Amino acid sequence: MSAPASECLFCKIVRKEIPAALVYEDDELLAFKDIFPQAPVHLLIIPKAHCEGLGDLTPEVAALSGRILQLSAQLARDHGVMTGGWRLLSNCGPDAGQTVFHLHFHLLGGKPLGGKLC
Ligand code: IU
Repeated sequence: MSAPASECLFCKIVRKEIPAALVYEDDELLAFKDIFPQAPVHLLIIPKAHCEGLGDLTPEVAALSGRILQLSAQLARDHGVMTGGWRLLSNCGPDAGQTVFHLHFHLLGGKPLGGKLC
């Protein structure tokens, strides 16, 4: 069960009610540094509109998927990991380790990330 948008941590970041190290913002998308980075580059890309995750896509958020992919490549380039390699992933539900129930994509890079999926 996810928090309502009013209580959602990432909605609070979108509304600037709690701080985050923003690296990108436009009307629809936000990207910021993960507070507990797992790699030298660890960014989170989120739609501003609330939805729980990939299993809960609203038409509005689904329409942003191409923009999210484009932004991930732009950020990988801007943060210097395009050449070395990087990973984009979204944890979906408890077994995947999702802890914040507002759709987000982890962009990881800057070190060898390992080849295993689990
Ligand atoms: P997850 O896929 O739901 O586990 O990812 C949530 C991420 O949000 C996780 O990597 C946290 O470190 C990160 N995060 C954050 O960046 N800022 C916060 O205030 C909190 C979590 I709480």
